[in-house]
Amino acid sequence: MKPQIAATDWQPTIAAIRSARLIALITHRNPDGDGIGSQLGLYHALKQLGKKVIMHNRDGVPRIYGFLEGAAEIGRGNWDETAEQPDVIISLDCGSRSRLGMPEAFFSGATLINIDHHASNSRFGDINVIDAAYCATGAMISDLLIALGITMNAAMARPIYAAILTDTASFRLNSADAGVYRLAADLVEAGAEPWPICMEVYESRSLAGLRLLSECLATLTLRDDGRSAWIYVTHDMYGRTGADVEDTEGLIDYARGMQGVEVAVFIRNDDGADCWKLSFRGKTTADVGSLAAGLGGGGHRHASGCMLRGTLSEIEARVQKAVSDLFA
Ligand SMILES: [Mn+2]
Repeated sequence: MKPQIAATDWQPTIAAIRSARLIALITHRNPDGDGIGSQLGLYHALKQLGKKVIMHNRDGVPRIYGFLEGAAEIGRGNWDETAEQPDVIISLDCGSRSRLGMPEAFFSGATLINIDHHASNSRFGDINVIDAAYCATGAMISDLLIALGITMNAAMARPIYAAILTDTASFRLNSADAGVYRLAADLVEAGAEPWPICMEVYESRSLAGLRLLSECLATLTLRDDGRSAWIYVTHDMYGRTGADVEDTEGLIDYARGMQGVEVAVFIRNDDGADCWKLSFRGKTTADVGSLAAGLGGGGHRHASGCMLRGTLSEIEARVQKAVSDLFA
């Protein structure tokens, strides 16, 4: 296999891995396919090296990634402060330390390695490998495995394939260049089966999830002369449909998918009535990464998000102004 980016300097990361006693792999809150896939791909590689490795996500693993080998090993919820303390922590696909959702005690005394492809990454690690030229953090893990001299097996290839599949929106984004397709081919040769993985990730919506989709689409409004599309999910919709936050994955793509829409905005209730998670998607020229950064969040040029507190009408007014400024 050829690396995606041969110039990436993995040596500080490799030195820390080689001397580590206990390595902890973590990713961001509300983890996605790239976070989970990177975590599991690296987990199987480090186990093969004979390393002692744990995984912990504050929010666990979304159901659609539960089929991946090792997913059940990922710890969830609050960190047990009496547990053995890792001496090396590897943060994957996470742009800021606070988004990991882990307590200070978890980090104490450990070397923190920050591997990510978000341009907005705050470089919070002791070792930072940050490169927005990668389509996914999973592609960075593939390069790290090459640098470590590890041969990709199926247990590593499947989660890394899932990471790249989901972060390139099924190889549809511009980030899916020829090198990414070559990597996908290598992963398939190593044992990642495209259709079974696709079925688990994209073809396993629950009835409750589809009912939530129906309610969510009913909230669609067009603003900015049809250039922005807005959709919502509120707590009462979960109550009526039986769906949960995991069922909101991908809903925003329906809003972006409309002809003439440049920016899609998805607003959903988070924990607490006055807490809102906002997601943004851009279609062509609009830079929603800067939009989210201006609202205290972050992300990529075409996909980003932030958290805001307040009443829904306050949030809407603030975000509407920021979105309209994109078109000014
Ligand atoms: Mn990612």
